[in-house]
Amino acid sequence: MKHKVLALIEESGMHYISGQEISQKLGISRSAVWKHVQSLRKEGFVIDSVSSKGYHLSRGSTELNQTTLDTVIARSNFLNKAFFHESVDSTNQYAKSKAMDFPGASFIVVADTQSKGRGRRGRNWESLKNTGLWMSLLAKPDINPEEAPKLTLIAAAAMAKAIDEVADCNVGIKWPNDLILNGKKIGGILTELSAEPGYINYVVIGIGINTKKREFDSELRDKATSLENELLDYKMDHLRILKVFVKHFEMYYNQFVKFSDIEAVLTINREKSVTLNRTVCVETGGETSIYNAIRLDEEGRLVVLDQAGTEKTIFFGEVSVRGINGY
Ligand code: BTX
Repeated sequence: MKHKVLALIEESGMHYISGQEISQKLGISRSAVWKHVQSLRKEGFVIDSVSSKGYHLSRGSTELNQTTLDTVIARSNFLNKAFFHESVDSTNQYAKSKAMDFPGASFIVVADTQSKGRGRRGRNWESLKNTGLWMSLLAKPDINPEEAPKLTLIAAAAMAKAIDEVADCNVGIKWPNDLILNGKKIGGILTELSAEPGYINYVVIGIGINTKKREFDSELRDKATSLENELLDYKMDHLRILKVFVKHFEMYYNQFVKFSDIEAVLTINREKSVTLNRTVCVETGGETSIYNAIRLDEEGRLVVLDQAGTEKTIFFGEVSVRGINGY
């Protein structure tokens, strides 16, 4: 309830909101509102109160923690639960372990560090403490399992747009799941599915974004970077990135799940693509072939041309696509 009180005070922006209005909107007593405000103040939120006007947030928290994560959820029409942890093995793994405990719920998991962060095909994802935003969304969309890879494109579009807005930059998307800034990887997406034929039990969309200024070790130095490494004016603000991401994600997600419409998502993926009009290496079953990437089709699959000029469609998950020079 505390985060709902905070969300209402935050939403009123420059204006004051009365204790009466909060108590009516949330169905709690005015003294309960006052107790929640006191508790938020103890957590560092600076909330002014003026007797004839009510409450106003003069300084919110920029820190991502359980309380601020709960306020993100309070505004969401898609997520109903949030888990914040200092440390987990993998946020994807944690989300999966909770999938059956909350039937019907969609939720978000965020951690400061992951001891076993994972990329695709069992690869490692380095997730040191306070160096990035490590998070997973768990959803139970009523769609055909074959459609699930489109959720990766939705997450990529939503996160690329969120970072552009918050950090004032231009993030690229390497089909289907990497986020690129100035030619290096700032983030990746790992979508995992639990399904039966024709039915999705749940899907977990894990996203890792390197934010903090840092040195990468020799294995990653040439291909990885972070927002602070690339953008001199940017100061890590996980909470803002997350808020804007959730806003975009749920808009695209609802459009997709309710109306099978991913047009806007495809447009962003095409405009931001660092894969199209490039020579790419496609690895299938241990074999690597070289193609020219020419377009994303209406399903979001990659269409390439082989050396003989024949078109071939690359399906999600089947392959690993690498640019010929680096990432
Ligand atoms: P991927 O398989 O496309 O990329 C993995 C590869 O990226 C690694 O083999 C390594 O070369 C490189 N890499 C490892 N760590 C980093 C890093 N911090 N920054 C840039 N490059 C790196 C991409 O898989 C999907 C990654 C998803 C990660 C999120 S974090 C939250 C969630 N939980 C979890 O365990 N995974 C996801």
